[in-house]
Amino acid sequence: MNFLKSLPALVVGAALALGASAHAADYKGEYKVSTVLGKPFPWGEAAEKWAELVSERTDGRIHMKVYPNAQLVSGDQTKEFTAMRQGIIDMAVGSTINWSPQVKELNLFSLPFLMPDFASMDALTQGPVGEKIFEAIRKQGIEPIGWAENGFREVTNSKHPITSPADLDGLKMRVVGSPLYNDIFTALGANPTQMSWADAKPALTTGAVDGQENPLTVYDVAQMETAGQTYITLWHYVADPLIFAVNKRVWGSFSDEDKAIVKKAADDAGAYGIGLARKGMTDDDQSLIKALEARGAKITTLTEEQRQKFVDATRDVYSKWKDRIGADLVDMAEKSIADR
Ligand code: X2X
Repeated sequence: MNFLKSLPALVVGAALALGASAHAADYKGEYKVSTVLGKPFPWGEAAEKWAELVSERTDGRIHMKVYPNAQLVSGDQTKEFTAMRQGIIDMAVGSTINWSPQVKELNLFSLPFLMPDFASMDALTQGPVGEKIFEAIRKQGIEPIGWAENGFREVTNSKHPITSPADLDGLKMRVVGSPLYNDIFTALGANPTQMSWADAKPALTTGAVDGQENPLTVYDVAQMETAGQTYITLWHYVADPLIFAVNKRVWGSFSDEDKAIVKKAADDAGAYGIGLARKGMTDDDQSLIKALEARGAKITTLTEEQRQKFVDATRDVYSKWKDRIGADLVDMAEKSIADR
C-alpha cells in the first residue's frame, strides 16, 4: 500500500533522472578545440580563456581542450575548417585567412590596405559586414559565435629595410594559405611561396626564405629576430580577425542555456584576446615596438607617401579579388570603414 502510494513520485523521479542522464549522455567527455598558435600567443590565450570560462560556467558539463599548432589536421591549417565541418574537430578559434579557401567571403580581411586601423577592423567585425560573414560561415555547416584577433600583419625580412615596392624585388617570401597573398606579393615583385606555419619557422631559420608577414605579437613570441628577421616594416596592409566557431551537430546538441554560456564565454575570451593582440602597439602604448627594437629589430614606419606606393602597386589585385569576394560585401565594408 505504501509502495503503491509512492509509485507516482518514483516514476516522476526516474523520468527526471533518465532525462538528465540522456541529456548528459549527448555531451562528449571532451570537446577538441583547434588553433594554429597556442599560448602565450594572444590567439592561444583567447582559446584557453574560452575553454576555462566555459568549464567554470557550466560546472564542468562542457569540457574543452585546446589543440594548438593545427595538430588535429597534421599542421595543415587550411584544412581546419573542413575538418571541423566533418566533426574531426569540434570547435576552433580560427584565422579568417586559414578558412578563406572554403569561405571566399573571408578573403575580405586580406584585401590589401582595406583597413587602416583597429577601428576599421572593429567596424567590420562588429557591424553588418560581420553578420554577413557569419551567415556565409553558417551556410557551410559551422556555427560562428564570436571574434578575437591575430592582428595587423607586418612584413619582415633578413636582407634590408623595406620602404618601397622595389625593396621587395626578388625577395623570397613565405606566405599563408590564400592565393590572394600570392597575388599581392607577386604584384609587389617578390617571389612568394605558400607554406604552413609549421614549415615557416624552419624555412626562416635556415634562410630558405628571406621574409614573411605576421602580426608583431607573433614576431615577439616566436622570437623571429633569432631567425634573422631583423627588418620590420609597419605597413598594416591586412589584418586577420579570429573566429570562435563550433561544429553544427555539436552546437545543436547543447541545451539553450549552454549555448548562451558558450557564446558569452567566447565574447569575453575574445575581448581578452583582442586586448592582448593590440597591447604595446597603440597610439598611447608603443611598448612592444620599443621592446622589439631593444632586441635588435630595425623597425620602419612608412610615411603616407611611401605607403601610397604599396597601395598603388596592389590596386589591381584589390579589384580582382573584390569581384571574387563579392563586390556588394566589399562595398559594404568600404562604407563601414568610411563611417567608423
Ligand atoms: O600561418 C600564419 O602566418 C598564422 C599563424 O598567422 C596564421 O595561422 C594565419
